[in-house]
Amino acid sequence: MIPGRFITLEGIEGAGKSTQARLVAQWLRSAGFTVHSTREPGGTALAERLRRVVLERGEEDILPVTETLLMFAARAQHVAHLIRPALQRGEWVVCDRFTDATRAYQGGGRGVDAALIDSLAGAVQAGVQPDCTLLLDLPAAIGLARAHARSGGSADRFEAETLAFFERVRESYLAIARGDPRRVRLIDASAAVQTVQARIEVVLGELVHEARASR
Ligand code: Z5A
Repeated sequence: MIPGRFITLEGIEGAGKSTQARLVAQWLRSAGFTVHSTREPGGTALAERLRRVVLERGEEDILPVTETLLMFAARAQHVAHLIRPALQRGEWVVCDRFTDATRAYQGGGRGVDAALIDSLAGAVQAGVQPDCTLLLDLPAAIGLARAHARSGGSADRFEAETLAFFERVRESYLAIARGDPRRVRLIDASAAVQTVQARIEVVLGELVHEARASR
């Protein structure tokens, strides 16, 4: 059996992760793999409820540390009930965002202590790590323009953030990629959908080749 792989997609608002995550899953299925398409925060019934809590614009301010804990609460459910069991069965998991998003948004964007994030990640993931992360990178202004065109003014808590916030998030993502270039593959996401897709398929080809060789 070819061992399953855990692939995550990351990037700022409007980078096109969801579009490319669908294409990645399609590509892998047509290559014959069993694939779970999932997302964070979310992926289980409780985690999807927590997603609504962190995205909605309520009257009470959510503290950065609270936001971090909610992300990891959702992640704990997701890892235990979906991601780990699928990987143990030798299946592939394609996940729209994972812990790099916490490092970039709560760490880089909101200033939450990196040591706290590391410690929560260790406890919640207990050894589950992405094999490959596709970081879709583009200038924050382009990403925000795409996202605003799509949402048409009904912004969630994150979409309502400033350009400076998303620039900090982008810088954090780029720092993560510099620190772990084997896992994190930087993809220029400012091009057309099909061009970005072709760039990603090169990486997927390498990953499948490596998975088959490791049988
Ligand atoms: N968050 C966090 O803070 N901490 C965490 O630990 C986690 C998450 C896990 C929800 O995530 C929020 O949670 C997120 C960070 C935070 N908020 N923000 N920002 P989400 O991933 O669901 O939210 P999102 O970033 O808004 O994702 P999205 O809706 O999937 O947007 P996207 O990744 O950019 O995907 P898209 O829908 O494919 O593309 C957006 C639009 O651009 C859409 O109209 C597309 O048709 C268009 N698009 C896509 N690709 C292209 C190209 N190549 N050219 C032109 N237009 C394009």
